[in-house]
Amino acid sequence: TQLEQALRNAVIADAVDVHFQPIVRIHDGAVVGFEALARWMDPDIGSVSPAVFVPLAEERGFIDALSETLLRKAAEAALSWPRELFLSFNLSSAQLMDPGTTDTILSTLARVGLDPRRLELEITETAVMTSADTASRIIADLRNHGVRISLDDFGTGQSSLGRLRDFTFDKVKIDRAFISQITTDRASEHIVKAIIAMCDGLNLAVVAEGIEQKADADKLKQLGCGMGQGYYYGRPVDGPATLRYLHDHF
Ligand code: G
Ligand code: G
Ligand code: MN
Ligand code: NA
Repeated sequence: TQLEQALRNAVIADAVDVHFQPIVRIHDGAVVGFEALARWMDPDIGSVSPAVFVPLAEERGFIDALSETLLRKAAEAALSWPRELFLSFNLSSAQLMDPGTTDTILSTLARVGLDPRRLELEITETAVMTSADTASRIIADLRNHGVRISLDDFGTGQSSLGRLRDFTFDKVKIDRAFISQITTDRASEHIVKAIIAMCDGLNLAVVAEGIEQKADADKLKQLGCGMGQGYYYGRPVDGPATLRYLHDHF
């Protein structure tokens, strides 16, 4: 298709870009890391969402090439940050089914010179479910090299609690579906409270996603949630704007 060809060309031409969204420590608002988010603006087609082009690259078998480019760019940017913040990077489900993923990631980090201990990989429950054996091997190998693993979109997939028992993760990201209603819906508040307590017990770090208002942040602070992310703290912005953001925030 035309979209597929345009995307293939963009990968070759290094034209797919990466933006960064701050992740903060909720109690004082300090920036602790950034999530890398892929962005693609084709001169003819216009801007295409990663929710469209990531699945396309997976289906057409070039997600590894796309992802390697994105990780290289994100890691290079992370090296330019004035502080040793973590870089959080999304991994697609196809990558967790491919045993070559571990080497691709580690060699990209080595080439750029980013310490694997600064990298976190965001994976979803669906991804670890589809190919459990391969996925757990990849996760274990990467963790042995110091890479941390976050369970993304927590609460929206299937058998969430079973995943937490059977796999080794370092962090849970609570899906924004719960956060967006935390000040208006008692059920959402109770669910978030329970997830935080569970993560405390399992020794897992917690990030609340989709914090859009001060009232959400205040509520999460009161609930003892460790980290937060969302438009209230900052939208995803390009590399230069990320440096300016860091200049203006502690
Ligand atoms: O940034 P935005 O809300 O448009 O992202 C839409 C979706 O695309 C999200 O689910 C996000 O996790 C995913 N996504 C963004 N960047 C990447 C990436 O670099 N790799 C993968 N696999 N998914 C990404
Ligand atoms: O699936 P994942 O959690 O990786 O998706 C991240 C997506 O969420 C990004 O595309 C980002 O643009 C979007 N996002 C980040 N913060 C907010 C927010 O506060 N509100 C909403 N609606 N979307 C957000
Ligand atoms: Mn994510
Ligand atoms: Na998420």
